[in-house]
Formats: sequence, C-alpha cells, structure tokens
Amino acid sequence: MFYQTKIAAAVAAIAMFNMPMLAEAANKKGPPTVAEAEKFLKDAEARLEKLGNTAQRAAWVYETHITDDTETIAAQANEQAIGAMGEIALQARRYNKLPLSAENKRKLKLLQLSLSLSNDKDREDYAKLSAQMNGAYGKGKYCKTPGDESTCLNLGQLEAILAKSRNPAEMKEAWLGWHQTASSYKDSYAQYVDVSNKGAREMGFADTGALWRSQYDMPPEAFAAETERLWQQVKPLYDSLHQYVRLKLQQTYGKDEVPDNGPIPAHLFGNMWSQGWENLYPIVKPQGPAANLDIAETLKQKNIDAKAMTKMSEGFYTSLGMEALPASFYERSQLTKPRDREVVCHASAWDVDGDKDVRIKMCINQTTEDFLVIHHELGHIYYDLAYRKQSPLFKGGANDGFHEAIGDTVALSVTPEYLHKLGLIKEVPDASQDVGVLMDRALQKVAFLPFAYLVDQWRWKVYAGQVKPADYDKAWWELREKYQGVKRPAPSAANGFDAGAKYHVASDTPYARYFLATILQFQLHRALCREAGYSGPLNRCSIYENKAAGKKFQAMLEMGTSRPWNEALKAVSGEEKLDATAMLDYFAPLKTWLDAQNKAMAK
Ligand code: X8Z
Ligand code: ZN
Repeated sequence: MFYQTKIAAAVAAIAMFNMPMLAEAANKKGPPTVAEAEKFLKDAEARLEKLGNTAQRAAWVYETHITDDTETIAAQANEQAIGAMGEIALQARRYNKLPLSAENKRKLKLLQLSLSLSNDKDREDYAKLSAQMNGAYGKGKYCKTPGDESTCLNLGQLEAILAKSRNPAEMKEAWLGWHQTASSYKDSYAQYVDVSNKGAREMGFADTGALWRSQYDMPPEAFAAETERLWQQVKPLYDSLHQYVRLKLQQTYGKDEVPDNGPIPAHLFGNMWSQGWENLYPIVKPQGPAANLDIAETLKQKNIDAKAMTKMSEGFYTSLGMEALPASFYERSQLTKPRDREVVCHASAWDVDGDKDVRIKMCINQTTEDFLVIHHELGHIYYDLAYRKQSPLFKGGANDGFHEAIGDTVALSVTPEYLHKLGLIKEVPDASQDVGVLMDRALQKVAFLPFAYLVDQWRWKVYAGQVKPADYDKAWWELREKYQGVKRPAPSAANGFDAGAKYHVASDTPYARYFLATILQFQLHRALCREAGYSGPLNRCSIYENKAAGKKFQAMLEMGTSRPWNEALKAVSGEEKLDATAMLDYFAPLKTWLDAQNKAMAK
C-alpha cells in the first residue's frame, strides 16, 4: 500500500469488490445476527485479499509511467475501489450494535472510517481529480523561458539549487518557479475538496478533516487537542533553534535579506518547504572542529549506487534479526529516476499484494538525505512484511504515525560510529563534538515539527469550509508565519496555490502522521535503546546488530492495526501516551548550547 490513509489502504484492498455479494447483503431483511455479521466480515476480507491488488498495480504503473492512458486506468480502478468501499462502509453499520468479538468490532469500525460516494458522477470526479493532481505534481516544471523545453527544470533540479546555492536571487527564482506550478490545479483541488466532503458526510462525519482526525482510537476533538499538547511540549526547542539559525543566516546574507524580528524568507533554508534545514549545516555548525556527517562525496567516490545504498539500509534491518527482502523487491522497485518518461519522484513504499510483493519508488541521488529516506521507506516495507499474516483489515500501522516512524526510528541509530563502521565517514567525532552531531539532527527533526503540524491545520480549515479557495494562500501563509516563523519571499501570486506545491496536498495524503512520527520515533528509540541495555546519552545509542531490541520491535510491527495504537506503544516502551520528553532529552545538550549562544549573540 502506498501510505495514504488507512481508508485508502482499505479502499485499495477492496478494489473490485464483488458486486453481487454486496447486493445480497444490502437486501437482507429482518434484524441482523452475529452469524450474519461474521459472514459479512469474512466474505469481505476474503475478497479483499484476492482482489485488492488491482488498484495498487494500476496506481504503480501510473506513477512510474505517467501518460494519459495510465492516468485513466488508475482513475478507473480507484473509482471502482471507492464505490465498493463506500457500499461496504454503509452496510457495515447494520451490525454496529451486535455483541461481536472485540476483534470483529474493531474491523467493523475500521470499515466505517471511510468516505462513501453513492453518486456515480461524484465518484468518477473524485477519482479523476485525484489522479490528475497527482500526475500534474509529478510532471511539474518551471521553465525560465516559457515554451522553451531546454530552459525547464523539474522539482529535483530546483531542490538541488536550494540545497547548494548561497545566492539569494537564484534561490528565490527556484522557489517561486516551483510554487507557481501548483496554480494549474488549484481549481481541481477546490472541486476535489467539495466532493471529498460529500463522501465524508455520507458516512456521518462533519467533513473530511473530521474523518481524518477520527483514525486514532479517540474522538476527533481529542486528537486535535493531543497534537496541540505535543506541539506546546516541543515549541521552546524549536524557538531556540529558529533564533540561532536567524542569527547565522543574517551573518551570511545580511539584514536586508534576514530581518531582526518576524518571519524569515522561506527560500533561505535550503529546502523547498523550509521543512528540513540540514543543508544549512555548513552555515550553522559550531565553530572549531565540527562533525562532518555528509556522506555524499564518499558515496560517489566509492561508487555506492542507489541499489548498493538500499542494500546497506536493508543490512541494518537484517542486523536486528529481520528477514532479507524478497528478490522481487529489487526486481520491481523503482530506485532511480527513469530518463525516458515522466514519473512521480516523491518517495513511497508499496505493499502490492498484502504478502511479499513489496516495492519502493524513489529517484535516489547519492546524498545523505536520500540515504536516510531509504531507511524511512524500508521502515514501511518491514512493517508491511511483519503484519502480512494478519487478516486484511489489520494489515496497516497501529496508526499512520507509527507507519511513518518505523524507518526514522531505525535511522536514529545511523550514528557517526555506524557510518564509520560502513566506511562512509573517515573519522568518528569525539564526544566534544556532540553539539555538531545534534545540530545536524535538529536541522532535520526539530526544524520539521511546525511544518508537520501546520499542513493539516490548513487542511482541516479547508475541509471545514473555514478557508475558501480565494483565501488558500492567505491562510497558508498565516500558519507558516505563526508556526514556522517563515514568510513568502515575494507577495502572493494571483490565483496562487502555494500549499498545492507540497506533494501531500496535491496527492491528498494526510500530514499529521509525520508530526506524530517525529515525536514517536524518539520515544521508540529510547525504549529500544533501553531494551538493548544502553544507558548513555540517547544521541550516541545505536541498536545496530542488537537482536533483543530487534525482537521487541518486530513483535510490535507484527501487531499491525489489530489493537489500538497505545497498546502497540506499550508493547515496546511500557508507555501508553505519546510523549515528547524522549525528543527533548535527546536534544537537551543542544538546547543548553543554543540558549547560551543566543544569549551571547544578543549582547
Ligand atoms: O513523504 C515523506 C516520505 C514518504 S511517506 C518520503 N515524508 C514527508 C515529506 O517528504 O514531506 C518523510 C518525512 C516527511
Ligand atoms: Zn513515509
């Protein structure tokens, strides 16, 4: 499954669901019985397993080979899947009051966390708009001279400019160039939101945002409050980092570009969405001997290509006692960007058949960032493999945040010592350089928090109808200024759609999952390090080759969606709530250092 919502997981799984069976269920007369409900679930699941991969395969072919035909085929497969899913979701209600087993009650509930579009035209529009926006994002290009192909740059090329350039004008052009590409599907997005809301309302949710917030084993309002609680826990750490980075950017680019107060222009952070700041490391690293954890040069020198990088990452998982990836993984994955066709490069992991047909789709470059993204994607894959023995409705993460956290938890164990062991860095920085190592991590993880939080703050408002299309950009930048402290590098464009220049908006993938995952991965890391018998500073712990930690991790992965997520968390950590103290502990030495620097520099 490509990690959309659990709904999409179920949708794709129920693709091509057998219609006569549904008609039969719908025609049932008289009060429902337990036996009938059990048969309903059993039949549904049997068919899920058998027929579910059609939509997945169509989507895979589309995203790895974008043409008008593959777009139509993918949209049609999705349309049928949504139709079947909607019908099943509605029928499932019939059994809600029955005294079923806890397991079957959970299955019924999961089936109803879905949208239902009874109207044929709505379903068709929904599937078409979704495929169209996904493809438009994948094909997006900025052409310096409109109409002249030779001057066009794709997202990867524009991102590389932001990552490497130190010329504000050049960075601004790349930033604006990419952001203008999303205008072309702003109207489609607005239509899509309306249809999606219809589908959520048919199932009794206030809107699609409320449906998304209902997927965490708690009421939707409680989930919103929970994310806010976590944000307040980590905000002081973000504020310290933001303040320090401002001073360093100011030293680099001057006060004309970087003001003393207020939000900082978004094109200066080395990343298209200012969501990860690791490319600023050379600018913000501590003075004196500082750790260099950039492995790009070594990867190139040693000719460690995309496949070899993936094998190295697999090696971490197998060192924990997990199984080797099936041969088909390497045969069927897309690891590099094909030269001869359009594809969606945004990295994703796919569980095509609910068994061993797992793949990743990436456009891997020999960079540190992509090395870590491979670990992220393999986290999804190892989760898929671990829960493949579960019944179909439980083949998913404990919640979507767990799915996003697995690979990142493993990547937290990619320490300087580990990189050295692999021959990817020459020297292991000694403990006196920990602040540099922590800074590098904070630029990835701490910088990301407000962005991860605000994307769905925006979408929740859009889905709730509080923000209309004319105000998409206004609302987007209010949130980005408020949470991230970044601003648009130029006034908003007419009919602009800056939120749509982010993959997850164009592909309608929920984003709160990444916020949860960022906090959760430190909690899991702390627990697994404890299991490995480690008691030193968290940032120096690596669970590489530790079978005890691996066993605990694997047991949680195997649970899939079968139990509420707090039980999965408890199985690994003994804790039942999400808690940012692990992340705060991890970065505590950096926080102390940042506050001292900020104080000294303010003088
Ligand atoms: O989209 C992803 C993964 C695929 S699930 C590459 N991530 C988010 C993003 O790129 O915005 C990983 C972290 C955040
Ligand atoms: Zn992911």
